[in-house]
Amino acid sequence: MIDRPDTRKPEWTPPDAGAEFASRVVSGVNPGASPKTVKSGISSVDTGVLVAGILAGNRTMLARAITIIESNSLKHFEQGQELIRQLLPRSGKSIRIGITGTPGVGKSTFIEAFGTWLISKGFKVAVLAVDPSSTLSRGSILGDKTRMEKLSVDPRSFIRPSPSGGVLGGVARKTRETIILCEAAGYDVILIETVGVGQSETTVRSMVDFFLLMQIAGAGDELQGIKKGIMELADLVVVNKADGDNVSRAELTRAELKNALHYIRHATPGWTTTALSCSALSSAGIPEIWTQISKFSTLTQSSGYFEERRHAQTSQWFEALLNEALLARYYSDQNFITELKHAREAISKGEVPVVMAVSRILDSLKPCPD
Ligand SMILES: Nc1nc2c(ncn2[C@@H]2O[C@H](COP(=O)(O)OP(=O)(O)O)[C@@H](O)[C@H]2O)c(=O)[nH]1
Ligand SMILES: [Mg+2]
Repeated sequence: MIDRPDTRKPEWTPPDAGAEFASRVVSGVNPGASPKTVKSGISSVDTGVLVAGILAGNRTMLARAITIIESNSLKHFEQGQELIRQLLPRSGKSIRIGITGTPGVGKSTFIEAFGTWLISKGFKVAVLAVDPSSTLSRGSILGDKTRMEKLSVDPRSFIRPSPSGGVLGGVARKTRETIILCEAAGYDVILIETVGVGQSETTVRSMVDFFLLMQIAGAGDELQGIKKGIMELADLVVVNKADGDNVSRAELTRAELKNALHYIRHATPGWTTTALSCSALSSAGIPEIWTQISKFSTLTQSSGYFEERRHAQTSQWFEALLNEALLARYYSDQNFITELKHAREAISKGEVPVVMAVSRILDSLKPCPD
């Protein structure tokens, strides 16, 4: 049980459930308090005004719309969904690039260099972050504007740090919807930074077209330490910090990684994942990385896999959300909770076989309409 005031699990949570059942417990509202205390902090803006602003590329309107998407209130949920519905037909025209790697490899510094380079080539760049640890750290260590000084002041960029609070699933939903809003606002390259821990790579892989795994020299010594599973998600491996005394070590690591890539399944059918090196500090190697991404885009667009993957991602997301919502509905149903409690007791006493206990619970649910 997570014993933090803001991430408690409700009583109905199954005993062996993970963090997916955590919920934010918001402190109650004192009925006698002044309206100021209950104010959400989001000034209300008409949906039509937001839509027009976003389509015109207005960053303030975009930021406000994202705040609505990130809000947990029902009122904002409805407005957020209406915004998505209206902007969905105007989305999709971008390349979505995920960037992962352990803290310190230089992801944020790379995004600063890569983003400013892309802008110099005429692109508009949005930077988002998926940070599974944001619940615990409260602030975000990703989408780090201090490392993106040039990029963050450029009017052709938009940087949004990870929403804090909530579990990975919730953060991921907000990021998916934020992608839609950014695309409608005309951003053609969406960079999504995530930290290389736990589930987050798989989550980000499921929402991007291209996935870049960042490494540093010396990682070759611990090559076995890089999980094969993560290499299998990547469309490109980049060895960063190839500068100064580090150039030859970086080259060695790159060659080792390239070799290791021969032996694993590649993430995208028809595409060979390779390894490149770069320096986020000097920008050396950045154009070659973009060349690789462009080749990938051309190849997958012409093979049809680009669209196929996006459709599959949307379908998988739908199924996952539906499962989650169905479970949440049952686990909050009083009748179900009571039946579950009885079934658990009966099982622990050995009174009822497991399969029969499950079947009894199903029988006790409201009958399905024919
Ligand atoms: N020498 C060198 N240092 C770098 C490079 N990229 C990042 N760094 C440094 O590595 C540290 C971590 O960078 P950061 O971008 O915050 O890494 P992140 O945690 O992966 O986002 C910082 O001190 C950067 O200045 C690079 O290409 N060369
Ligand atoms: Mg960072």
